[in-house]
Amino acid sequence: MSKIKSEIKSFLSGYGVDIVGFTDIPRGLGIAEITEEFPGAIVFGYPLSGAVLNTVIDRPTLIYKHHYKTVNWLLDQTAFHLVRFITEKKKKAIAIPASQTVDWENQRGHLPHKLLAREAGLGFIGKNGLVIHPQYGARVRYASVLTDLEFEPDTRIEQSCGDCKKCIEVCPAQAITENGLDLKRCLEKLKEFSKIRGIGQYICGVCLRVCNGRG
Ligand code: B12
Ligand code: SF4
Ligand code: SF4
Repeated sequence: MSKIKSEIKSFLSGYGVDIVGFTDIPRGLGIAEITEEFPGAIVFGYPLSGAVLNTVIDRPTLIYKHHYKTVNWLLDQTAFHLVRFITEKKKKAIAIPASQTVDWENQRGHLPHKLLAREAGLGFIGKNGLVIHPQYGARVRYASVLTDLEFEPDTRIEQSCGDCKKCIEVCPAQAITENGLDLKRCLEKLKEFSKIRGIGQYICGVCLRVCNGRG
């Protein structure tokens, strides 16, 4: 592994991060608002608490909502520190928010962490449309830092869900099928959940709870 990759991994491990990968930014990937060129991305994640996810039976719970916000905050803080670490080396870097929608019509963020995480070898895209990490399954949240640091990209994981159907069976919107994910159905359900007192966010978590990535 190159020196810069091991330096970044060791820096991130100081923030409790052990899920990290490196990738090039695929050509044609539009990045909202960001005008400078960044050829590479460092993608990292924190696993979600199993005990919290186990409270999410068929809808989001208040403790899951709090955990979701905490992990987003942690990701953004860690990304902030990583940007400082890189810019102190006289290189460019910018943190992509863990969870910020910038195009409401099309439900898009600045750039899709899922795509970058997959390209960075952190997991494959499962039937639930999420990145499935070999150890933690879908139960991981991600953030990305774009940079002009030079590094070798990591390689994709070639794996699939196989015969597993767990997320198909539990999705409260029947949005997941063997033929793909119907994000419109998912979004409608998340809008409904956001009206539950104290939730106020487009969250669910049911297809995360059941997915440990081992079928
Ligand atoms: C808006 C949003 C939503 C919208 C859906 C938007 C959508 N169309 O994807 C709604 C509100 C419905 C939603 C729901 C959920 N979300 Co959400 N969401 C986001 C957000 C903020 C932006 C996603 C986005 O820009 N999508 C736009 C499309 C283009 O990208 P995509 O589907 O993510 O990526 C695909 C394309 O890029 C395509 N592709 C492949 N090759 C190429 C090549 C090129 C050149 C291009 C252009 C594209 C392309 O494949 C990619 C992978 O499928 C991200 C954070 C982020 N910035 O990434 C979180 C994020 C995707 N959400 C996440 C989660 C966990 C959820 C929920 C479980 C809710 C919850 N937290 O309880 C559900 C799960 C729904 C599901 N089964 O997928 C996680 C996923 C983590 C993981 N393990 O995969 C993310 C990454 C947040 C995070 N920080 O971790 N979400
Ligand atoms: S987030 Fe909920 S509604 Fe959307 S696909 Fe997953 S289980 Fe279904
Ligand atoms: S629950 Fe099973 S089918 Fe669904 S994404 Fe995870 S591994 Fe794939």
